[in-house]
Amino acid sequence: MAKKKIITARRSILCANDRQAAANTRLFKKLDLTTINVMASPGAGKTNLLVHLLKALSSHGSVGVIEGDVASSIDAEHIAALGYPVTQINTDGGCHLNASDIAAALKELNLAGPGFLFIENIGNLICPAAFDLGERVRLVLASVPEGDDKPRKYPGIFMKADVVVVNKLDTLAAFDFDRAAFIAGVRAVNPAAPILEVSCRTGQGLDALADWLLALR
Ligand SMILES: Nc1nc2c(ncn2[C@@H]2O[C@H](COP(=O)(O)OP(=O)(O)OP(=O)(O)O)[C@@H](O)[C@H]2O)c(=O)[nH]1
Ligand SMILES: [Mg+2]
Ligand SMILES: [Zn+2]
Repeated sequence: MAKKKIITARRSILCANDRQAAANTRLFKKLDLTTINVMASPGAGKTNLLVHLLKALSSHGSVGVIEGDVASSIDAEHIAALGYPVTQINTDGGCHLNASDIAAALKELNLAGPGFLFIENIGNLICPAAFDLGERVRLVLASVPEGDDKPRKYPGIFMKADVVVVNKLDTLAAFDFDRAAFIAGVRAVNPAAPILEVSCRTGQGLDALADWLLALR
């Protein structure tokens, strides 16, 4: 009985989130912002990737960032120092962003399109996948040092990805990362999402990712 109550409560939290996510989608459309929810484990290179993409896409329209972190404003300060609009959300221990966090941050950010809005989700391969933010693109970022087995161990997030990006290709020589095994792991749960390999260190593959995003507009 107690178990049933917990499940019901969780369902209604997700329903409320879905309603707010749908409202966010309408607002993103009205503002002409293509919104990308970047999800990855801590340290996979989300902020480094955003810096490259902001630079590549800023000549094609407006760009901005919503930074999610459990604590600190390190990433937001880094992005602001480069001159891009950014709003920080601190979840105070919370392990994912939800749609109402995004609605509040969007008001503060005051960004109008046409352009791109990036959301750096909390570093976590589990529950960010369960909370729709109203985004157009779910970008799941993995990296070579994390190992090629991540799609098999965290299938939920890879299943929902619209694009999978593998970062830190420059470190391949130092790790036992089997690229074919990684791709097979993604394909086991997600037959269609493009899988792009990049290095934020060398710049490899980043133009292809920027072109893929531009093609969505
Ligand atoms: N060698 C190498 N290091 C990288 C690459 N991309 C990022 N890094 C390093 O990885 C570390 C984490 O990068 P961040 O961009 O801060 O990662 P993040 O996912 O934003 O981390 P959190 O916000 O803390 O979850 C930093 O030391 C980066 O310099 C890459 O392509 N190659
Ligand atoms: Mg970061
Ligand atoms: Zn969570």
